[in-house]
Amino acid sequence: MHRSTSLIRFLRTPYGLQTVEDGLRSRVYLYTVRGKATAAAAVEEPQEPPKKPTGLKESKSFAKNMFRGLVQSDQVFPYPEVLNEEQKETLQTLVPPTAKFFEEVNDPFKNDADEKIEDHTMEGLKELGALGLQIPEDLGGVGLTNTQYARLVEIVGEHDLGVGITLGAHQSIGFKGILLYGNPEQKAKYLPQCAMGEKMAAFCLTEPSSGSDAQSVRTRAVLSEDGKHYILNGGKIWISNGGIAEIFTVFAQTSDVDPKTGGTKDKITAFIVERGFGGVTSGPPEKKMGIKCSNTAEVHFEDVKVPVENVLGGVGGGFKVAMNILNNGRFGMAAALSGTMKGVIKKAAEHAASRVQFGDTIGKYGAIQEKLAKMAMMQYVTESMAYMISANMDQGSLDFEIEAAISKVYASEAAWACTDEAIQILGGMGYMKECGLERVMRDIRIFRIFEGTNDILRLLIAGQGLRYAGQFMKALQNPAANIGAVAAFASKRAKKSLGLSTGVSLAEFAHPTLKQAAAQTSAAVEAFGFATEDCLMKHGKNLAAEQFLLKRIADAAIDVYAMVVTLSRASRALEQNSPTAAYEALMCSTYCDEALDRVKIALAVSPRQRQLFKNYAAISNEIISHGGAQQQNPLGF
Ligand code: MYA
Repeated sequence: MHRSTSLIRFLRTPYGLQTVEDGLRSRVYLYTVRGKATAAAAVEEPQEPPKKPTGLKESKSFAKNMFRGLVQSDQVFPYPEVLNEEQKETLQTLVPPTAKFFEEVNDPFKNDADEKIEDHTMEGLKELGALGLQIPEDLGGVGLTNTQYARLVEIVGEHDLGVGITLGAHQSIGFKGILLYGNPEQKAKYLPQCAMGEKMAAFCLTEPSSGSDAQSVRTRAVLSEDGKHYILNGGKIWISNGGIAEIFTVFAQTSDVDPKTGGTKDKITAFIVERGFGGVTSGPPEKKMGIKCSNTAEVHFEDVKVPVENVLGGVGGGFKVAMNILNNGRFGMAAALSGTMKGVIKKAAEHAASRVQFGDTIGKYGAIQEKLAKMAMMQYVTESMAYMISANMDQGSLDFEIEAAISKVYASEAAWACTDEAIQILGGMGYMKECGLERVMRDIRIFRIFEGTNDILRLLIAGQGLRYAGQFMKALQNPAANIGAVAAFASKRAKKSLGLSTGVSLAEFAHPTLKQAAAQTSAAVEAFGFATEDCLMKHGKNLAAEQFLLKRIADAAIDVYAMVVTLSRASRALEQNSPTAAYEALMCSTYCDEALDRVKIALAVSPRQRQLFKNYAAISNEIISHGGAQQQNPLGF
């Protein structure tokens, strides 16, 4: 009690978070000068159970809470199993024909060469119901859960990502807004047309001057004088399915009365727009590096009369609609790319087992074994993330945006690395068109760019996580209301300064075989929590400008989450005596062992590193101002 009140005195100064840190440092200093024994005793003194800071909403998201150095286990342990018997049965009837269709009907080489999905393939996909997988059955769809959808998407990703994008742009983002935000009339009107692919859908957010900065769209919708329509004008670019869609989810600025000032304020509103409204035109198909058979085109809106009934998610609510559509679809990318990696690994493994060089099959050599092992671990992590997140969503979580962004970043980079290494293993053969890997390499390059570039998503991961943790830190400035939290915080910082563990432990959730992986994951969570706390205290509101730092926080977050999902999944495999349990445990242990080192490196922001950040900025400024590399050729001319 005495400790808490004296700490409160420190906190009741007008200097904000920095003062929290200073106050704690003073306390810690006091403990340390009295000697280690006193210090340890002091921090282990029984405390009131930490109380939730008042007025703050605790999230169930593991990823969000790791930004506070806390383990929120609900969503991640045990590894969720969400399919009931009926759902499993449905899926079991859908998987074989889908796989057969992609093996026997779809021709990815032809689709790629023609830059178009063959007509009979498209018709076959419609017949299979592949265009309305998540539309409820009473509206003509297959009514799949996210987890069931993930399993089918994995098959698509294994065979043809160009087809995957056509299907995904339609249902993962094209009509997803109607599914998530549509009122009953909107759902009844549009979803049956989408379900069988009678009409294709597209998501229209990006514009020439609005890419990553999604709030800066210029397309505008103005309410008509009679209040019955919005008149829509503007242009969108790089729209997947833009040339073939009939139904568009369009994001446009609308003027709304600002309740604070009484004046008007621009806000984004989402609209359902039909090509049939008139004034909607598309450009020719874009020539792309990969996913060539999917259609990408500009879409223009000229004085399009959109009925007011077609506002989606409320006037001014469009930015959140857009973000949540994207959040909702990102696990699908992880699922698709998990399938892609499976296919790629299969090719690499077959080659490693049969190609003889220097008297032995190349798979016997360490140089190849390391590649294959890393590819397998990346695929395992990606798959574990995809199904963890789909399960969380199926369990009703609405708080998964960080996890979803992590899965997209991880999957797209893992798939790239995995395919690159597969080509390396196959050598010259891998480079040949007929092998199919060069197409996959071209196809997956875009996954690091679209649906939020990985750079922007790293800022989103770090930003949303720190925003969440920051609220709780800020609450410490009102210690009288949050006395339990203040005491817990002080104790944690004191323990840290003494090199003691704050008690983060995942041991109770992990299988005993994975004791070491659990300890490593706990250490990673703890180190991560301290680093984010330090960041918040040091940079406070200016954190948004610290992109070098935020990138590293995001890198660490991705690895910590990857450790947790593999730990959870491998523990379940051991628990259930799965036939692959030992293999999964081996991959989990290996992954966690490597990841902890990466996390520590990402989080160690030393003065040397800070100097490096400055160097990066200086070098980059030089090349930008000189329009490229600046130094002279070594020959001098
Ligand atoms: S579509 C184009 C994709 N475009 C993008 O993804 C744009 C990327 N930019 C952004 O996402 C935003 O502009 C960012 C925020 C994130 C940069 N969830 O001040 P803020 C809230 C929930 O940070 P900004 C394509 O590529 C935030 O808390 N909320 O905003 C298709 C705050 O709320 P409040 C969020 O700095 C390709 C408010 O918003 C989120 O302006 C085809 C403002 O935040 C979030 N995520 O920018 C793909 N973010 O005010 C085909 C922010 O309450 C599909 N907020 O505090 C393929 C599918 C796979 C295959 C399937 C096979 C079948």
